[in-house]
Amino acid sequence: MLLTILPIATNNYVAFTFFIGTMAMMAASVFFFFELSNTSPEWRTSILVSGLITFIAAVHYYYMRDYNLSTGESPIFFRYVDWILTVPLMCVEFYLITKKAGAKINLLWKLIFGSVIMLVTGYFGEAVDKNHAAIWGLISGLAYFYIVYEVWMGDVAKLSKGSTPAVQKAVGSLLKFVVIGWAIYPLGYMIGTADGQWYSFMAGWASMDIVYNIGDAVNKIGFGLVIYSLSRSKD
Ligand SMILES: *C/C=C(C)/C=C/C=C(C)/C=C/C1=C(C)CCCC1(C)C
Repeated sequence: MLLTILPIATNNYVAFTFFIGTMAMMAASVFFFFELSNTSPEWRTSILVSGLITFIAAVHYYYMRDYNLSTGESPIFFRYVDWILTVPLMCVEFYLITKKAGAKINLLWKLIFGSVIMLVTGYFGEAVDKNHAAIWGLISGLAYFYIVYEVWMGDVAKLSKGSTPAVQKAVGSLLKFVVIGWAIYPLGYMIGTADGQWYSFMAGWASMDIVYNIGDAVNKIGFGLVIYSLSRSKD
């Protein structure tokens, strides 16, 4: 059965954002895949990876929507399965951009390593050892800062300096996504795990799932579209 017929109550904003998320991820995937054939060869892999990221997310959102609607709970497990697949693919996107400035493959492994530590420790804090969510979140945050460091001041930044204006522009938007776009997630994490932690004042600020869903839309679809527009720019 392709569509489960569980109605979404008009005030159920969490389920609504899962539904909209599913549709948006599906539509974005179709868009990226169809645009492949009129994309110049040097950008084709990037657009393909953008489509893979939104496609993987579409499948997970389809499940998460169903899970949330039938249990009323946060689909923590599916969320992290999605991230453990799509975040390394985002690292591939970052690498493909920096490769145009001469990056070596070990940069990709560094970014993937940082993101796996970030996600595994985040999962522990949310699902396995909730009492110590603050400590797991801190370790996860350090891994996140390591990635930010690489992009802002480390290898990615250094390579970008000596490259063409187009590549510098691409690296500049990549930095914005990692610093601003990715920072949405620790915010959602703190809201969701606030009970009994030093940041307990954040409990009830918003729904963790809505914050995560906004983060995914910005970072998966938004970043994909930025790559797309860069692939069409003439300079
Ligand atoms: C498409 C999905 C993306 C880009 C997911 C990104 C997720 C993060 C940047 C998560 C970061 C976290 C922290 C920095 C600390 C708290 C735990 C996490 C895993 C939510």
